[in-house]
This record gives sequence, structure tokens and C-alpha cells, in this order.
Amino acid sequence: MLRSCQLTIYLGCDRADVFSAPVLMLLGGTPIQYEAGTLFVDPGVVGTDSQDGDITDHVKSSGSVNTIKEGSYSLTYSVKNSAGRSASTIRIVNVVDSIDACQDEPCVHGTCRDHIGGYSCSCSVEFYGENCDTERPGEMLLGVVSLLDVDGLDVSDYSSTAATIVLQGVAALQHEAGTPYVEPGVSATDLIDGDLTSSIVVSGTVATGVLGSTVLTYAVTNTAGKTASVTRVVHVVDTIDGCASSPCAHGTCQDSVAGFSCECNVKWMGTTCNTPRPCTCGKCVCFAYVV
Ligand SMILES: [Ca+2]
Ligand SMILES: [Ca+2]
Repeated sequence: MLRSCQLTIYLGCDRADVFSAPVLMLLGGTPIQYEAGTLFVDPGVVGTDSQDGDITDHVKSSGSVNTIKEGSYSLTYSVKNSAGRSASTIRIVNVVDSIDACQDEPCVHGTCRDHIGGYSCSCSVEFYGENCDTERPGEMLLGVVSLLDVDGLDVSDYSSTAATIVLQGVAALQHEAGTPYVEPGVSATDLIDGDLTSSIVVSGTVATGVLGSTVLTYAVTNTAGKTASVTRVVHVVDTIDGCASSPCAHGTCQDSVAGFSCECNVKWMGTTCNTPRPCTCGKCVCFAYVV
């Protein structure tokens, strides 16, 4: 007798899907070119997973793009799904300066130099300003080239000249010891660069607690590379007699740089010798005292 047999087939999902890695898709692709000097905006990335679906919000990125420096930069994106599988991808960002800011000739009376994010102008001597569109006052020009024939001059004539430094106050001054030294001031003017006062470098320090002389040197270098310098001599002196008011009540006064000192008689003590010195010999009869 024949018996029928039963075959049971169990259908299940493909477990391989559960453990597959997520997928990252770069928007905008790689490499991408970015204009130097403009704000970098990441085109973004989309993360998907066969089980978790859209996991874009979980994508993390690392790396940075310096948009003010031409070069090649890499950004790394990574994401992990709920099964612990991760994926990562890299985008290359090439920062380039492809804009010629001098194309429209913005320097009205000068030479334009293009750079990242803009331009700079090297003005002819008669003009200044961001776009070399402001005429220099005649007195400034005359002050510099009073000995020269203005006709036929060009920038090279001026660029061979260092700035002019002017000291306020005297070049050799006397300073009272023990009081703060206040710089009388100094200014610098250059034919091409204009006011260079803020670029002056001062070397030397006045030690107000020490009698003697100090030389201060003021120097400034213009854009033509020419350096000008002047000096001032400061003599630190002590003209105040700290003992003039007889501050030592019971002692001898000694004048000093910023005051005085007292040498007290034997029965007195204190800064101004006005405090009686206590007896120390037990009976308060101190034979050591000089009467
Ligand atoms: Ca440029
Ligand atoms: Ca003194």
C-alpha cells in the first residue's frame, strides 16, 4: 500500500539584507571645484539602508575646506545602521581662484593685482585710495618733492624715498626719576603710503628708577622697503630732594631716587623714626641707650 508523504517548505526572508552595509550617495559628486574666497556650502550626502531606510540625518562628516587658500581638500562622510554596519565615502573639493578681479580695471589711476576674493591697487603717486581715485593733496606732494622737478617724475622716483619721521617734543629730554615716562609722541608720513605713524616701531625702554641716559629709536619701513629712523635721548635725573621736608622725626634723612630713607636714633624706629623703640632688657632701664 502506498502512503503519501508530505513535504513542507519554509519560506523566510533573506537575512543577508539585515546585515548589509548602508549606502552613501554624494550630491554633487566628487571632485568638485569651488571658487576661492566664497562661502563653502557642502552639497550634502544621502544615506540609505535596506532596513533602516533614510538615515541621512545620521551621516557624520569630517574635514574642512579653507576657501581663502587654493588647494585640494577632502571631506569624509560616514554613517552606521542599526545593525552596526557602517559606510563611508570621501569628497574632494578643489579650491581655485578663477575670478580675475582686475578684469574690469578697477584701479582708476594705478596698477591692479588680482588675489583671492578681490584685488589691490598700486596707485600712481598723485592718487591714493582703494581704487586710486582720490587725488593727493598738493601740499603732500610738494612736501616730498620740493627739491625735484615735478615734471617727468614717476612712481620709481618716489619709491626710492624713505618715510619722514617727526618727533614731538625735544630730541633730548630730562625726565624726573621715579615718575612714569610718558612718550611725547612721534609721527611718520610717506609719499606713497601716506600716514605710517601706526607702523612706527620703538626700541629702547626708559628705566625710570635708574639714573642715567637711554636712547629710544623710532623706525618705520615703507612699502618700498625703505627704512627711516630717528632717536631721542632721555636723561633720567633726580632733582627732587626727598629730605627737604625733614621727614625723619628722630633720625637722619637720606635722599633717594623716588623718595627718602631714615636712619633712626637708637630710641626710635619706623619709616619716619617717630615710633619709640620698646625696651628689651627686662627692667626697662636700657643702659645701652645713648643719652
Ligand atoms: Ca582672483
Ligand atoms: Ca630724590
